[in-house]
Amino acid sequence: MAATQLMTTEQIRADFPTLRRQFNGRPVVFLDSGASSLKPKQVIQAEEDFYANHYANVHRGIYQLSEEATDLFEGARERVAAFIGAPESRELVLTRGTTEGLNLLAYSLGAQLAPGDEVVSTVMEHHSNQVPWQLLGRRRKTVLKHIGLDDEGYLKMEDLDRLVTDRTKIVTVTHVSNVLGTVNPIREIAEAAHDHGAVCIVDGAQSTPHMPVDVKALGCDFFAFSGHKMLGPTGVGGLWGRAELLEGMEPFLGGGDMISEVHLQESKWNQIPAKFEAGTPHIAGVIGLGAAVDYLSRIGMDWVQHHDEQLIARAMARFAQMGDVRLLGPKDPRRHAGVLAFWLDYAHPHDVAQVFDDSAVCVRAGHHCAMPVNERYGVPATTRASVYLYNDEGDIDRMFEAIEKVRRLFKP
Ligand code: 7TS
Repeated sequence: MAATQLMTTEQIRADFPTLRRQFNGRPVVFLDSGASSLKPKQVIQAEEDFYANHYANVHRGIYQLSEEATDLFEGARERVAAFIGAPESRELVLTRGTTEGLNLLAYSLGAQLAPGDEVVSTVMEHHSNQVPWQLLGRRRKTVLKHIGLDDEGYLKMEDLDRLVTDRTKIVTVTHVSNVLGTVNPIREIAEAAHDHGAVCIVDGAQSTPHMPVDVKALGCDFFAFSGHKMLGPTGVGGLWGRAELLEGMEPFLGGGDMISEVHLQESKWNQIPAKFEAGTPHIAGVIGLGAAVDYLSRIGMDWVQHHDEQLIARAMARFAQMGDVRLLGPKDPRRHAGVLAFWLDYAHPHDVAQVFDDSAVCVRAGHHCAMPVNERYGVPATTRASVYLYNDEGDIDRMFEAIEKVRRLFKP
């Protein structure tokens, strides 16, 4: 899709104060947005403005300051809901992030499952879409099955047909892998789930920052994401769910705001989304997340997607010239979003990241909280570079300069 550039990458970069930092006398090259993105000044200012000028708790006060805070908070919910194509903003539960959203589902939706009911996941999930379902299995004796991965990093779709049956109640899958970068065919997966009466949960932690997301077009039932990976603050994110499913679920946490009536022995729950938002929320964080989606919307997610794809393609082309590197994940940059994990036979990823750091290049090294992926591809760890809208070609070139240094130091 053609993407019109409203701002140059240079103008975008000027909005991110962290990019002015230098280490060892060189400007920082931040290639770890897959772990968490940098923040533009607009997000920082939105939080500061709230704390300085509009601060009060939400949904309680009958005074003007609290009404202002509530309007800012609920206004942000509406814009974040629109950003992911949610039909209604009451379908967006504000959470601490993807991990909390997935745990909420494993707990509250999981409470509807019976012993022997099956949950189908994949081998490429982040631990936060593995462990909650393992915990559910301990509580309710449900069975967890996994769709495998082919050698290039795609899901084995024949496993989907084999594993999703009338015993399946939940199919839960990541939209984009945080190690392989694979973009999964969610629509097809959701259809397979629905054909057997199961619901489809999508972990959108790595897709929401990098591509236009429309939960209706994806055809899923739930979609979880994190604010901090998409220019927003830490400790805030969203869980979208179809209203009738959220309405049919037990609450996750009990406390203030999630009830309509409390008696000494029993209570009545509030309407959605409040039913799933116990306690004082991360108000400033939600307002900051609103500013983050405003920023991304102004630039346009088509542009962000195109920009990130070009940087990944540039890095892939450079790696292809090297010959002594193993790249994980799909070769097609259009089915490979945001992250590029690699393995050099002659240097452990921790050594690679250390040498990179000497050159002020920030990457992540390790298992990236997806240990089964490493096991599948027979590597103990990888070095992972991840790109975002504020990276440019110069950043990719700086990374390859640093790789040359690793080669000089470590290659026998
Ligand atoms: N799902 C995926 C696909 C992720 O990449 C992450 C975080 C999560 C869930 C959890 O998100 P959180 O915001 O609740 O922590 N991934 C990474 C990563 O790749 N490096 O650091 C965090």
